[in-house]
Amino acid sequence: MHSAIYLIMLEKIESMISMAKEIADVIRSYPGKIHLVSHYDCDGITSAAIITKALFREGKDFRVSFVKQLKEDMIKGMSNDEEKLIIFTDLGSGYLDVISKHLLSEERKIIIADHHQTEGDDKNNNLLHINSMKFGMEENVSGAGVAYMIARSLNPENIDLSALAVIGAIGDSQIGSIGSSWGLMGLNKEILKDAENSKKIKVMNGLRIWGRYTRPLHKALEYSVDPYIPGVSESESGAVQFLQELGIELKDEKGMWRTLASMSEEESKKLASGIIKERIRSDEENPDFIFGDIYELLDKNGEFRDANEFATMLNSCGKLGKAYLGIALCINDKKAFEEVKPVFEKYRRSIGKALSWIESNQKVIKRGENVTWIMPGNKISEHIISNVASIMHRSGMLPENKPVFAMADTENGDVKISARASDSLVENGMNLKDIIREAIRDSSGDGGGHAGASGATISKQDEEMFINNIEHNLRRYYEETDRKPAGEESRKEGRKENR
Ligand SMILES: [Mn+2]
Repeated sequence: MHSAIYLIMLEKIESMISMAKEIADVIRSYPGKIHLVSHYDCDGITSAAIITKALFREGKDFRVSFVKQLKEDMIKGMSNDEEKLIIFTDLGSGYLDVISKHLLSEERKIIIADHHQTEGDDKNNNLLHINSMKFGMEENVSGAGVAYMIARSLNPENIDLSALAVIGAIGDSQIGSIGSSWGLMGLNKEILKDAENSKKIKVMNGLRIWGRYTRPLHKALEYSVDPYIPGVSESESGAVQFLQELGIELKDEKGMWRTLASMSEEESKKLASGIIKERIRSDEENPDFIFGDIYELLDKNGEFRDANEFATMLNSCGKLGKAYLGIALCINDKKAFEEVKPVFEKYRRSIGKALSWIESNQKVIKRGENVTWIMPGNKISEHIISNVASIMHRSGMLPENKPVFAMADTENGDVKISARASDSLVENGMNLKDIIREAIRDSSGDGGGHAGASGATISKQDEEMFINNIEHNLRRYYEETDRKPAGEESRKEGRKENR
């Protein structure tokens, strides 16, 4: 028996599939060279890898481009290209008017496969716009998921590309809480079933701690801020001592650091109950909410086996200008696995450096009444400002009851903004995407994302206006919803009142 909600979802998926079939027909019958344009992050890379592999299977001639974001001159420039079929993945929906203006013509067809907010009109026979939101799916669909729908319609063999769509969704932070556990939901979960059926992914339940294959055990615990382990999180010596008390060896017989993935079942249980005990002892909320789905990529090994960590690697490729290397990893190109190691290392180091820079330059953290700003100017790269925002937001160092906005100057004189809000703020109705969109409405800026994680790029001259608008919009939000961003203590009191 399926619930009504499940059946409604299946109906939405059905109508999306019929659109995907229409697009597949266009691709199949197109004889010339195709240009595939995708976003440069993990979701965009997996989207491109899915379409690449599918086009390859159809014997098509094509080339791939990655962009950080679409720009009008870039789109205009494409009107001179030889390709008369252009496919956009994980982007494009926000630029329908610009794309129509410069690229639509009698002899050119445009396919846009996206899951971001739509801006503009898509009514044109030569514009095939497939966006999950159009079919009533606001979340739990990635750009790679939409791309997978097309690939699946092209050829049933492409069911083996479902794992890439799962990785895209994970890279886009679409794993969320389901009751006391964590995992993928909605369409993502349906695609996950394809990945399990095609023996590409194995789902297990385990400790929800990052770095199962890539971090020494004690480091994985030290860096875990969600779930938080009192006395262990953010303390290396605390983590080492904790493991010793549990009788879990830090190194193997060869003297190498052990990882979470190397632990026996018995050790995993010991560790889990140890963590729960610590969380009970210091009155953490939901002390046993430390488990979630773990997705193992069955065609990959070692540090590439955990889907979560693999997604991070793809993001690092994109952000360091090596999105092509990401595609190579997705299609299991042997050389790529060696080539990516220094790239990933460099990425991790640059994030680490950025965080310690903030630690010794605390004045860039500006604690406003309604929002916490992190303003490092040009001291932190635009490419990692969103990572910095996420990590700082989860670190427990900033007030949880206000959103975090991090801003970095970009190479071409703009300002990149990355904002994060906690689950409880989002559950209470805060929507950062809307708040940002409203704040940039009167400027040339460009923004998008989701309720709890959103971003924008604005010109430097609009920076002050943006800050004022955000402060204003949030003040109004708190007034309207009567939810003051009060301190920790009063927040707990508020909760009691609600009971
Ligand atoms: Mn995406």
